[in-house]
Amino acid sequence: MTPTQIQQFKEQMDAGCAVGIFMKTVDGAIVECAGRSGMDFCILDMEHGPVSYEGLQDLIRACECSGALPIVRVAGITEEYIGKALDLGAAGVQIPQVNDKNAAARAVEYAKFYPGGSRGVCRYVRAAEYSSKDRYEYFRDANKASIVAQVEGLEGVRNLDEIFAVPGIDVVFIGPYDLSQSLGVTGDVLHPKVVEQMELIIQKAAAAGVTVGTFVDTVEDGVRWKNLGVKYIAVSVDVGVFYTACKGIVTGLTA
Ligand code: 3PY
Ligand code: MG
Repeated sequence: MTPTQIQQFKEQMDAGCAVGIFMKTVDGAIVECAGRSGMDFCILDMEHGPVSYEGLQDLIRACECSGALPIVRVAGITEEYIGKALDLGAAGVQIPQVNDKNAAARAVEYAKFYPGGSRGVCRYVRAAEYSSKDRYEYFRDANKASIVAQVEGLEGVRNLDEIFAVPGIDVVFIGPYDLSQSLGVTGDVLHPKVVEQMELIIQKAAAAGVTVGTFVDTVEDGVRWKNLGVKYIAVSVDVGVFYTACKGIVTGLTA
């Protein structure tokens, strides 16, 4: 993905809302379907999905050829996870469990080259077009990759102001499922306690001028959060969408 496409993506969020989906698949065809449908981004899931780094590079290619921005959700806040995803050409990294400013700062540190951070330097990687891209252009462009910080626990909510203040975070993403667990209502993402915390995050983010994202199970829930100002919305998961479609077929023909 070019810096221009990343810039357009950011402008699209500012102007309205970017729509995407989580991907557990290891098959690029499924990712291409999402891209061809007009999805703005796919979150390639290395936290809860089975894909290897070898498979990940093909999923990133599938995003690129179908027009969806490849965002990789890494398995944790480590230099290895973040650096490898970006080296393979991710246009952004999504970081689970950002609970305080130190976690947010580490994510930025590992995702950006100097002066923004201290990401491990190699230009013989896919993101640098295997050394064919001008090296200085590569290091400059690479620092434009998006950083999405997941706030998904009460600790993160308590530390919102300090997380918001860390330079380099592009989107604060509310993870409703982990948030529901930290509120003692595991899985009940529409529980008033969860909704209350989500609304609080959205209000605080608006006051701080921070872009917010979230996950929803349904389009209907997505519309509700969009109307409240959420600008990066991941609707469901590839396997969930496929399951629902299959269930509809079976129900329709056996009822
Ligand atoms: C969560 O809800 O906890 C997520 O990480 C995104 O679905
Ligand atoms: Mg989560």
